[in-house]
Amino acid sequence: MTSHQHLIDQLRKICGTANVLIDGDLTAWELDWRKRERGKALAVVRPANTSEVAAVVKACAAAQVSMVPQGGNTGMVVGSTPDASGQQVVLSLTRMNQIRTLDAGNLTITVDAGCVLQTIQEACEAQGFLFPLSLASEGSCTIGGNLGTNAGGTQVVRFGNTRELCLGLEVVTAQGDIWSGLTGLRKDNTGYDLRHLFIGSEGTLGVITAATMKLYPMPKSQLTAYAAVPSMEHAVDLLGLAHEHLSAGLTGFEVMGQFALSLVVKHFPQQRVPFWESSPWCVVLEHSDQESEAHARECLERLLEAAMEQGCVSDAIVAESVAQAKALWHIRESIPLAQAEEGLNIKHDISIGVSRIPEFVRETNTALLEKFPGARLVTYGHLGDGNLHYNVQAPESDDAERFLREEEEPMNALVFEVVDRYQGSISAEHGIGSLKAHKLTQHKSPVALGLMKSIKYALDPHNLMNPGRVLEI
Ligand code: FAD
Ligand code: 2HG
Ligand code: ZN
Repeated sequence: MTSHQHLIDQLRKICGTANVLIDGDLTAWELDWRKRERGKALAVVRPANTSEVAAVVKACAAAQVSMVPQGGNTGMVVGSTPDASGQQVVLSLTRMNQIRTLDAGNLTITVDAGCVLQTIQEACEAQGFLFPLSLASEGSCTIGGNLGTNAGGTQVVRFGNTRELCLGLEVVTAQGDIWSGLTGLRKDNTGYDLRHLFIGSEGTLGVITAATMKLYPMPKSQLTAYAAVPSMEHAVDLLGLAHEHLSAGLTGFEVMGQFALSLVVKHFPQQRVPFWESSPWCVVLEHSDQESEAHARECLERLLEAAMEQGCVSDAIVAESVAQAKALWHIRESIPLAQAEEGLNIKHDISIGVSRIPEFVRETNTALLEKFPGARLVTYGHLGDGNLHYNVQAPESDDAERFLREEEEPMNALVFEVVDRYQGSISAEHGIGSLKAHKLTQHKSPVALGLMKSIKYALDPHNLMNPGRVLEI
């Protein structure tokens, strides 16, 4: 008998015994994607609909048991797994996976929070629409998790973060009430915009159960180019040229450092990775065009010609087929997986004004390698958004666990000190979770933290929604 037997019985009544998991192998829900922390759940509860979520939240709140909302559990900052106490309920949304409606006239889709991102993309595509949110984890992350983290991904340069794509939410509050805001309106200035409080709140204010998201017409043509660039300065110059030549047609712009690409070559030898041996940086960029394939190709070729003339690009290829374009994107998307294969690592998901990125990289590389000789820099990311994954792998001869235990804090401190001086962000897209909650305390102003805590106390006065995540309370 657990000390919460009454609660477990109630949860079984609400969701059915098969959907309240308390023993057996719960690794999929208790261990985070990066294998940084293993928690222990009181129970994993899998409601089937919004009413069940509301009843679960009410029952947990009455028992003063805290809840951890979870989608695909692909988060990078230990935000969706329980702590080690064995006293938290994991509220998994993955059974809530229905597409509710697609309104072609309004260019919106309304979906359950547990829908896998790729399922939504495919459902839209089947009806001739584009849902532009795109991340390498799209085969398993859910729209609820994307909203919970305000995920970025590879199309932000044109379409914005998940927040910009959301027109409405349905939420179960920390008290177990249902707020239904699935209006799909593009204009609505009736008081505070509650949707924006819940987006990016990482499950600390309530449970997102459904969302209305924006759609776009499918482009007539999508072309991918892959270019070798001699330096980060040149990569930023290329980005400027791409904006100039492609305008709103620029839908992706990613940079990849040589060592990051070497990890793809090492761990996924079946992939053909162009230019990685000869160039310190490579860029993959995407051009979407509403006119025609021929027009798209002409624009892209003109851009690459101008870039070569200016010396920003030393070599380039334009994909000739959809399969080739996919293969080029696959190289970029394989970097986090290759890094995981290489072993535990330190991640810095930072953003800086794009124009200052080259200076940031030069300064931080020098300081970091001086203090941590042999550290291997895995630098890549969404250059179009000024967002770098400035990651670090332990020196080859070192034990990665020791490296993380002893060097992560001083290394974070070094990198984030430079980020602060450049007025950047210490978490551009992955969020705070529990891994970076102490960092938020150090790097946000007391006024900003005070306002955040006021919101948290107002919406979740008993600190039952994902406690210890985002804010140190
Ligand atoms: P989870 O990991 O389950 O949860 C994440 C957070 O959201 C937790 O705090 C959780 O409590 C909360 N949450 C989950 N569901 C709900 C809900 N219904 N209501 C309220 N809160 C909820 N991220 C990017 O931003 N850009 C990238 O390019 C990117 N690429 C990735 C590539 C790989 C290979 C991997 C493994 C991850 C990547 N991520 C990226 C990180 C991750 O996929 C995103 O953060 C994603 O949005 C998480 O979705 P999820 O469903 O897995 O959420
Ligand atoms: C990406 O852009 C993801 O590939 C993951 O945000 C980044 O693993 C990382 O650091
Ligand atoms: Zn990213």
